[in-house]
Amino acid sequence: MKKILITGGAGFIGSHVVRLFVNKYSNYEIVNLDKLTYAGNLANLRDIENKPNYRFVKGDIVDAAFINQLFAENQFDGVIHLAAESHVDRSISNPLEFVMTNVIGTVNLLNAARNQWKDNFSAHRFYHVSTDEVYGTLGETGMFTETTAYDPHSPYSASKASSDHFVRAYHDTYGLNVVISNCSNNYGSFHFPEKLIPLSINNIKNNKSIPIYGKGENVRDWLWVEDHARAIDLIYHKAAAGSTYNIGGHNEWTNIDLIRLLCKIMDKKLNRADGESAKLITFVKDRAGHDLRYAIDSSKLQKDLGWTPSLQFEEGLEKTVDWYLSNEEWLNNVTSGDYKNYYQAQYVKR
Ligand code: NAD
Ligand code: TDX
Repeated sequence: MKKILITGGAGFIGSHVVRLFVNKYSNYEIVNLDKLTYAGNLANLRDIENKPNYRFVKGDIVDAAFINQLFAENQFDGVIHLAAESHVDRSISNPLEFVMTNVIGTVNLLNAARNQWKDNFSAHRFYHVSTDEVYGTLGETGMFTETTAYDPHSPYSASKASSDHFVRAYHDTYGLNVVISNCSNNYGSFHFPEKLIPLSINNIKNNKSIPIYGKGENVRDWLWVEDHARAIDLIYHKAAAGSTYNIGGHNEWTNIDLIRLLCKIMDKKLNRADGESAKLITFVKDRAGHDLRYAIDSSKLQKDLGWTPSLQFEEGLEKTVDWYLSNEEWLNNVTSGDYKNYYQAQYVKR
């Protein structure tokens, strides 16, 4: 029985990774460590929470004593690290929180892993899940490759870039068996409705305005979250120590085109007249430091490990809308309480 620590497993992507590993590998014990911040939700894992090879531990990666104790009590074979503060807008209002979780939290995990695995690094893997935002922004052409220089612009991407550097430094300095992947924007079920797609679905459903930053011309490369989870599985098991992989959907959309497509789908699903939902589109003040365009060249992953995205965006977006419309209780729960304060501060009082 192998024991794998997955951090941030109660979040959006983490819950899909935990589900994939628990269902696919009955010979692995999956330990999900999560602080359950506003973004972490055990309801994301209801379908697997009683499986014999799954265990949840509530805890904070910033707490070094706690992390060291967790490692002392468990012989982990590997770590897949997803826990992070992940929302760019929140990083603009509170950068320090991002330094604490994304940088200090990652270094705490690296230290614990280094200490526990020092006699046999090659048999233990530390997988750090990162983002394409570390590369900064593209103009109208080109794509990020694994060798693109880091150039982060937001406190979020700066904190993720810093954590990536620490992970590589622990490989180069101490010989820790690390891998890193940098992925583009994910979408799908269990996505917290502070992010563009689920926020817009929720607002359209409730006939509230859809806030588009600037002119909606910024471009993102969208990937179905389950395709990201499959890539993580492949990279965790097959990538060479010290290697990096970019993961992306070859699926670029300007925000405004994406939202227009979403409005069309929502009109159909909610039996509204064609064009009804699009009337909710509202252009609002731009995000500070807003990166113009992200696009990922994932040919290394496709060539080395045979990964390809499985879903066309139109199909994935429709599936996502169906999920949100049939999971009203989940959506109502995560948008009650503190979400209202966040929304007020981010969109209403500006
Ligand atoms: P998320 O915000 O949905 O989930 C983050 C999870 O981490 C939550 O469950 C939260 O409770 C937990 N967490 C936060 N601080 C913690 C702490 N101090 N200790 C323990 N747990 C803590 O994020 P996500 O969108 O699922 O992103 C997961 C990872 O993937 C992040 O590292 C993010 O940078 C990266 N990533 C995200 C995307 C995307 O499009 N969402 C794209 C590329 C990379
Ligand atoms: O209300 C909004 N209006 C709007 O126009 C929001 C929330 C976003 N946007 C724009 C900003 C971006 O150009 O939509 C685009 C997508 O925004 P987000 O959903 O906030 O994602 P992004 O900032 O691109 O970052 C995401 O992808 C990379 C994740 O949140 C990160 O965790 C990941 O690393």
